[in-house]
Amino acid sequence: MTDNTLPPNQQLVRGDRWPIVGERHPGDTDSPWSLEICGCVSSSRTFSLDEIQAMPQVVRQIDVHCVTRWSKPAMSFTGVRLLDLLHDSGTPIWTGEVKFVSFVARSERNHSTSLPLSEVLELDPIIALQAEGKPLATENGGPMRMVVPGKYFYKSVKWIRRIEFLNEERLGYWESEAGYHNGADPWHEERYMAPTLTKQAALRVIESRDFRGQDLRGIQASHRDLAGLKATNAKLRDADFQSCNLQQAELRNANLSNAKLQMADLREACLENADLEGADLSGADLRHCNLRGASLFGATFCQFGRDAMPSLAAKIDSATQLDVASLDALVEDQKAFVLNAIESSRSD
Ligand SMILES: Nc1nc2c(c(=O)[nH]1)N[C@H]1C(S)=C(S)[C@@H](COP(=O)(O)O)O[C@H]1N2
Ligand SMILES: [Mo]
Repeated sequence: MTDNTLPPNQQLVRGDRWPIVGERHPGDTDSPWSLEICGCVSSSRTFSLDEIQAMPQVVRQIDVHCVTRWSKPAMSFTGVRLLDLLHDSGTPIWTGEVKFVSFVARSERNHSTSLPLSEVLELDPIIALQAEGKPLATENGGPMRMVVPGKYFYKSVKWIRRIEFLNEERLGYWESEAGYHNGADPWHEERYMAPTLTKQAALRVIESRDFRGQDLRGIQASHRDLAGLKATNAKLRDADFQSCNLQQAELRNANLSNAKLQMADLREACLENADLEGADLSGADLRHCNLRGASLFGATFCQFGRDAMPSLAAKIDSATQLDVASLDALVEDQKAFVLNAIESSRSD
């Protein structure tokens, strides 16, 4: 698969990297692993990890698309077809009224997500035990995780412990807590729910220049003068700050995942430990800006024109503070651009 068959606004992850997103550890690692099938089913059943490992395995090439804009095409997953587990001698085990399927993780927050039954049948998910021929690493959902093809990866629960059949919708963690789109179709960029903020409420908070700790995801603030903005710990996923004046803004720990920051003036702004996954910083002015500890998976600093020449490039100088190690989270050409910008600012 080449770049132009990626879903819109996704980037190829570099080499054999596999970023870790969301929870990093399962909960309760002491009791043995098992998978419970329950809810509206003819009879509940529980499979031990051993039983699942002993079932017929399939190997599938599945394209992974994370909502924070990295993609890892054609990953090889080995595991058991969920649909095999859900049939008893060819008969479905769920009852007639079932409309949704909920997937629950063994993790601290009982992390979950859900899908309509019709999509489960169509997408044919697998309970993966291996990736690229090796047992799944714990942080990637080992010993067993869901892999749902054709959806952003937040529909694929790590450390799957329970699959529940429901006759009503039950939103999952990202869908209810983080405002991720319940559809999750990468080809239609179903990333986020529409922002909950009214236009008037947005205007009021923009005028106050105090965003601290508030949930303002998707806020439309492009071209605003927000110099000195106070936004520590603010939830600003998917916010639009294109061409904003954000000089000296305090954005420490802010969640700016997928935010639009093209051409923003971030001189002397503090983005320490901010979440900038999938954020677009092309053409932004980052001189004297502090990006220490920021998470940069899928972030963009430079747009390249047709001839692969930088067309909209972030301004970086020797006073831009960032950890070179965090640049490993960037795709190849973005990392090269930033390293080069740091390098040339030093020699000036
Ligand atoms: N239990 C659990 N499963 C989860 C998550 C999580 O936080 N907890 N995050 C989801 C998200 S948003 C993504 S993109 C993928 C990331 O999987 P990875 O860390 O193996 O790349 O797992 C999904 N499944
Ligand atoms: Mo994700």
